[in-house]
Amino acid sequence: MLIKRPSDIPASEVTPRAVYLRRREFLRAAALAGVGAAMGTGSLGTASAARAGEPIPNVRPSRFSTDEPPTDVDDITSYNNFYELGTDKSDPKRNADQLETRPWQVVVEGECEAPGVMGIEDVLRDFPQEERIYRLRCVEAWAMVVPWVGFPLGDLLKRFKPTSNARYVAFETLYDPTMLPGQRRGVLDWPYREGLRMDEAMHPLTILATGLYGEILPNQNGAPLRLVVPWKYGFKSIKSIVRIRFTRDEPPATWNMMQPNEYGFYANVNPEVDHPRWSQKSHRMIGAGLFARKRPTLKFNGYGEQVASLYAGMDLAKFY
Ligand SMILES: Nc1nc2c(c(=O)[nH]1)N[C@H]1C(S)=C(S)[C@@H](COP(=O)(O)O)O[C@H]1N2
Ligand SMILES: [Mo]
Repeated sequence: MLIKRPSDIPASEVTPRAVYLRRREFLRAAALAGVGAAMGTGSLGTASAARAGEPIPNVRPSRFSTDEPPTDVDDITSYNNFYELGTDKSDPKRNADQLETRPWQVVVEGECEAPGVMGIEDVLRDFPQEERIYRLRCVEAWAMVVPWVGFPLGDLLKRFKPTSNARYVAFETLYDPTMLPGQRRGVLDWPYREGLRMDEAMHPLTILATGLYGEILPNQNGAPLRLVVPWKYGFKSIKSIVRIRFTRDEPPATWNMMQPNEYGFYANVNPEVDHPRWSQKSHRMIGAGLFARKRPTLKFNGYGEQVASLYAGMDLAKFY
């Protein structure tokens, strides 16, 4: 399915890089011609050298992408929330080089038959990488459109054989104050933690991102592996993941622990439920300029058709 953009968004409002547009034309043409598999795998060189900015080979377009124009790459990589790299929007880019993302391992454990460890190079090699263009809607009432590269989280989870006791999935960011200067201060209860219900984690729209704009993820955007859940507020999309745990009970989540009346466990984008300090009915697009008209926020960020059934019978004002 193609997720439509609201019809009032002029395509000229956000200007993606010319290079990127050419790449997309190429991806489209390759998909139509069915030549994706023949494109060769050599361009990453020795996989262990992959760093931010290097191209990810064989990225396939996804039918789940929105057709909204992507936000400029400079905005996506310079206006960030990543408290481990500082609390100002400009801090993560400035401090990005302090985070070393190779080697990198993710531990998968808890209620599963085959707990284990996966290196990032294996993740890039074993799971076919797709481009997923999704809106990222922050609870602070701004949004951007990001051409992520990634793959369904469920594909990775299945490999570790979760048992019937696995009702939730918990995630943790790296804890290492030598590489993450923000962790030298107690602004959050480190490590950053998030969680999903099992059905949310297995939903085909939920991805682990390894890149953006066709290239290895910049550190400030959560390299080398970050969660992206397009129908939830941005804070659910935890960055720089080192641990995934299947649990019986709802796991602790960083912002929910900090301010439970402001940030719920579910955090579904919902214009009908305001944050106690600001409205969630609309948002501004990053990069559109200060005087651009605000956009109406859509329930589930526009993905209601795909995900509303997960919450059938739940009072979303109570489970916000
Ligand atoms: N580990 C970690 N993950 C995080 C955050 C953070 O501070 N630390 N901020 C969250 C918030 S509030 C948002 S809006 C998104 C921002 O992602 P972006 O910087 O790639 O746009 O990351 C989320 N993931
Ligand atoms: Mo956010």
